[in-house]
Amino acid sequence: MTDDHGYQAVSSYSDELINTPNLDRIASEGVLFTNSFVSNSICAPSRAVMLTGKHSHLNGQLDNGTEFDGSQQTFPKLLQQAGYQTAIVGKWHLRSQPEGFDYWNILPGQGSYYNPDFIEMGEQKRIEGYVTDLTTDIALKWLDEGRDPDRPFCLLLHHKAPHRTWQPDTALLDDYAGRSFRVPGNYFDDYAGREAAAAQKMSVRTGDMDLVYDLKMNDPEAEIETRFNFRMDHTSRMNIQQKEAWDRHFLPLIRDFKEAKLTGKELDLWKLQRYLRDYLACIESVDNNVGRVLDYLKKNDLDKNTVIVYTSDQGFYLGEHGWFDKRFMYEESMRTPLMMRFPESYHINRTENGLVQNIDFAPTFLDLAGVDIPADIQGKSLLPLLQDSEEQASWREALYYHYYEYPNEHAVKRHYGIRTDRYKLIHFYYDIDSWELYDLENDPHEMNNIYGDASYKDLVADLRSQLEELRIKYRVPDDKQ
Ligand code: SGN
Ligand code: CA
Repeated sequence: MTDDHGYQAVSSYSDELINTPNLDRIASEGVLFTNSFVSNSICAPSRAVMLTGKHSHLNGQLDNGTEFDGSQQTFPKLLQQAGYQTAIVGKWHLRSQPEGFDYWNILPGQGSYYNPDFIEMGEQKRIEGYVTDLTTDIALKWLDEGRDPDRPFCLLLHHKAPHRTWQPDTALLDDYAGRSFRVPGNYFDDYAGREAAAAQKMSVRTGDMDLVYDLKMNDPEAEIETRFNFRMDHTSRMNIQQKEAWDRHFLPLIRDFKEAKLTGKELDLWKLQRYLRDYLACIESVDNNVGRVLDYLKKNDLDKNTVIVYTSDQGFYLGEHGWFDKRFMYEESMRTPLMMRFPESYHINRTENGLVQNIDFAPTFLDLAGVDIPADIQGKSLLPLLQDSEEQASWREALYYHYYEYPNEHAVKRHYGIRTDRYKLIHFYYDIDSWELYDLENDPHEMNNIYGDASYKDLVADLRSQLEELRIKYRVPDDKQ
């Protein structure tokens, strides 16, 4: 799993931005899910949903601000009870100490990109190198030396990348310097008819995306303004070689940027390109490291009987609507990449278009391991969807979504809603009371809120009642709007 990897930057979904041959290997030898979604597009909540198979209001992790209640039932614990050896390496972000893992080696909080600290079973130490490589090194070392070859295992390998502030391996910086990427058709969105979208603070085009903090224009003269009350120095944890590579790359770039004195639209477009270069270079490291894991499994004959899953804790905006970050129920952040490669004996190799959600991970893993799925788990095993035609015919018709982290960074209002194959209905609430409806077939980029359009009156009534049913089914308490 990665942190903030938008499906737009996985070449199995779209080759517009980057080529990800190793991720594509998982998809081409397994299943590419084309309709994979999260239930609350933000980090800690998404991880809690994955571990428990329950929506946020039941697992208690509504936002990033609280500690995960690790005493509750999770799939690693259930696998452990069934004889599995379990491990987690990399980003955890749930504040409480991991429970249900025989081995854990996690990044503190968000972690650092360069020479990061890791906490190995309670002991914190700094390790020299780039975080994506190191997370993989630790995971492979555990597979090699920590794993009991006589027992089945479950390893969660959770990368920090490509989380903000998108700091690439210094060896890749120059490769991306000359590249230009597509500008989304709605990059200059004016948010007409979408009150909550207009109120966000996650715009690439404004000071939300900071020239110094995010885009690394930390000029030696300190003339470029930052909105932060400190000047971000991305090199502060670097060793001499890393810092030299960084400065060699950035100092001329900063000089050229200052000379160009860009303003208006030109500056907006320059910011998008600068952002995407760093973000995509982070993805390249992820992809390379996924390749290392696949090679290891193959070389050690573990690919024959291991299920390999790739996903992200949520999607991300790569300039769509003019944004970075996530949180909204709109497509780019509600979707998340998902591919699964099964052992050959399963004979599952295809594209799956059913609506699946991160509540489904826990029951799927339990099902694959032959462990009973507890009745209080809200997600459904994906195995029948992939194997059984009756289940395929009656698979779910709608997804429930609920985002709570407001007021907070990026100012995305609280909202909940329903997404069917074709429509999306959203209610923004708390300090606003605003409904939005999208026809995803005619308006895939969600630019045209048709909620108030009289010709959709019956559709609105139908979706509102389906939404109510979902809230009852998932036992959403009334006080949660
Ligand atoms: C940090 C980021 C935000 C981001 C949150 C949540 N700011 O606070 O931009 O939305 O994490 O991300 S930063 O200045 O610290 O980078 S999450 O993936 O962990 O939920
Ligand atoms: Ca995240």
